[in-house]
Amino acid sequence: MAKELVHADRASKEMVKRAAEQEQETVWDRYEKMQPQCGFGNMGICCRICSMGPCRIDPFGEGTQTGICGANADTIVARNLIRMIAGGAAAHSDHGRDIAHTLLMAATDPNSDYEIKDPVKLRKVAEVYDIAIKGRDDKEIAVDLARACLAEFGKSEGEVTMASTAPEARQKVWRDLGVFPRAVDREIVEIMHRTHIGVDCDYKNLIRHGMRASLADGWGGSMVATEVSDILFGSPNPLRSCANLGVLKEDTVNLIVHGHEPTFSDVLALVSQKQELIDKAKAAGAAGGLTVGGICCTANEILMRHGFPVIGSFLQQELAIMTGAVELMVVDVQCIMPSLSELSMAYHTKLITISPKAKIPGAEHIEFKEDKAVEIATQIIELSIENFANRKKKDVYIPDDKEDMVAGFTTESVFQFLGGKYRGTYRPLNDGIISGRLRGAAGVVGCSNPNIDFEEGHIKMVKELLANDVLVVTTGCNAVSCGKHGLLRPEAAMKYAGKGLQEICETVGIPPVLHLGSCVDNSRILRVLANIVAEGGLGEDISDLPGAGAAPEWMSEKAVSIGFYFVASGVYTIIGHPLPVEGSEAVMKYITDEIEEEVGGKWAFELDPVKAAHKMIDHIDKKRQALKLKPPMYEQAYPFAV
Ligand code: SF4
Ligand code: MSK
Repeated sequence: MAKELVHADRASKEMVKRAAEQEQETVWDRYEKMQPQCGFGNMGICCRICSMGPCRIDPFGEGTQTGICGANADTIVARNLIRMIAGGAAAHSDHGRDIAHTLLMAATDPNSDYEIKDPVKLRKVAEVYDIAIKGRDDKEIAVDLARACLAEFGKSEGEVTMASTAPEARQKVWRDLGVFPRAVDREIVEIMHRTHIGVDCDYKNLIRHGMRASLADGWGGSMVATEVSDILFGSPNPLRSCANLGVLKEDTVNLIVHGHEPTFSDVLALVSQKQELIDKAKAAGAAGGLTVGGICCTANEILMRHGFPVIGSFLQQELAIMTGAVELMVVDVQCIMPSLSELSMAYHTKLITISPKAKIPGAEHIEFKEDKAVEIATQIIELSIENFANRKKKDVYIPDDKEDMVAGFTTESVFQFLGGKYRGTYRPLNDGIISGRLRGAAGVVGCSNPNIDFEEGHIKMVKELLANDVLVVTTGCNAVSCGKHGLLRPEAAMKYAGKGLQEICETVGIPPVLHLGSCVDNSRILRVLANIVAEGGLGEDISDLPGAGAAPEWMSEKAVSIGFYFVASGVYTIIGHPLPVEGSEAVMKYITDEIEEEVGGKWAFELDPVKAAHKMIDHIDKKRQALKLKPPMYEQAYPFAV
C-alpha cells in the first residue's frame, strides 16, 4: 500500500490511511505499482511518431543514437516536448472557444439562461478589438466581441489580437524572434505538422514554434477564457470561503462539481440556492439541505465568483468519494481521473459526465446543452437529492478539517485594493517593490503529482517566499493547497511573512498569497505583469521585473504550455521534476540557459522547494540590481523558515 503522506493537509493524510485500511486503491498506490517508470519516457527519448518505430535512443551513448528515420535525441526530445505544449494549449483554448460561443448565445438568444454580468469589462475588452462602443447596447457589443474572440482561434490571417496588450518591448521580442502568435488553432496545428515524420528536425526551431503556440494559449485562448468568463459570469471580488474535505456535511446532500469550465458549474451553483431544491433535500432526509462544492479548477471558478467552498485539489478527487458522503459528482473536462468510475461504484456516489468531449465508461452521461442550462442543472441536483437515500451510514467518514480563506482577486480588484486611496492604480505596488518593502512578486501555480510528497512542494516554497518578503499570487491546485494550509487568510501574513510584506498586508488587509483563480486564469498573472510594466519605474519589459514563476508539483500538459508562455513572456520559471528533456543535453542547455538571450526568461528545475524558492529570490535580487533599486528594506528575518 501507498507510503504515508507527510506534508499534506490532515484530512488527506487521514483519508489515505483509511483507504489503505479499506483496501481501496488510490492514485498513490497506482504510482507505487508503476515503479520503476520508463526511463526513456522520462528523458523524452522514445518516439512513436511513425510506424517504422517505436524508436528509442540509448541514453548512455553506447547503443543506437538515432531513430530509424535518422532523428537524433535532440529532435526526438524537442518534438515530444512541443507536442506536450500542443496538448496543453489545446485544452485551455478549447475551453476559451466554448466560453466565447456561450457569449454569442447570450447575446443572440432571447431565451438564453446566460446574461452579461460585467458590462464594464465587456466594453474594456471590446476596445482591445476596436469594436464600436458608443451608443450601442451590451448585446450588440457582445455579438461583435464574441465573433472577434472566436476568430482568435480559427482565423487564417493576422495575429492574436489579445497579444497586442503585452508591453511594446515584449511584442518586439516576439516579432524579432518570429514567434508572435497568429491564431490559436493555427499554432497548434503547426506543431502537429512540424513534428510529423520528416518535417522540422532543428530542435531550436521546433521549440521556438512551441513557444509561439504557448503564447497563443496564454495571450490568446486562456486570456479569452478569463475575460469572457468575467463578462458572462461576473468579475470576481475578494470574498470569504473555506476549503477541504471537512466542507462535506453528514446532514446535507453533497454534490461536487469537478473539472474546469464555468459554463455549467456557474449555473448549477446558482440553481442550487433555490429554496425549493433545498426544501426537497430536507424532505429527502438531509436536515441541513444541500452542500455544493468543487474540486480542481471548476472549484476555483465557483469559489471566485460565488464563494462556494472548495472540497479539494486534483489529488483529493478520489478521497472525496471515499468519504462515502458524496451523493453525486458531476464532471466536465480536464484532470478527471478515469479511476473515479470504479471507485464511485464501490460507494453510493453517482458519477455524471456532461461534456461530449469527456465520457467515462461506467458513468452516466447527461449531455450539457447551453440552451437548457438551468433545466439540466436542476435535473442533476434532483438526482443528487434522490441518491441521498442510498447513502450507507457505515461508509460515511468525513474528516473534520477545513480552513477559512479569502479568494476572488483579479487583475483589477487586487490592485485597487492595494491602491487604497489611489484606487485603480498599480502605483502603490510598484512603489512597494521600488522601496524594497516588497522584495518582488512570484506566481506559484499548478497541479499536484504523486511523484512528490503531496503539498510539500507547494507549501514549503510559498512559505519560504513569504518569509523573504515576496508577495505570492496563485492559481489552480496550488491555490487550493494554500487555502487548506491557511495561507489565504489575512492573518497568515503575521505568521509567515517577512516584515515588509507584513506591513503591506496589514495596511491593506489582504492575505500574503492572492488567489487569482483557475488554470486559465494564469492569464490574469500575465495581465498583472503587463500592468506593472505600464505603471512605470520597473523597466520596460516583463523580463525586467523582480519576479519569478513556479509550478513545484506540476503534472499536466497544460503546465508545460503555461510554463512556456511565462518563459516566452520573459519570466524565470522553475518547476520541481524536470521536463522530459534530459535525454538531450542540447535541448536542456537551450531551455535552461541560451533561451534567456532570446526571450529574457528561462526554465529551471529544482526538486527541493526551499532551494527552488531561493533560486527565485536570487533571480529577483538580480533583477533588482539591474534596475538599480535599493536592496530589500528588511533583511530576511526567518532564514529557511520551514
Ligand atoms: Fe522512429 Fe523516426 Fe518514426 Fe520517430 S519518426 S518512430 S524516430 S522512424
Ligand atoms: S486543476 S491542470 S491539476 S492545477 Fe486546473 Fe489542478 Fe493542474 Fe488540473
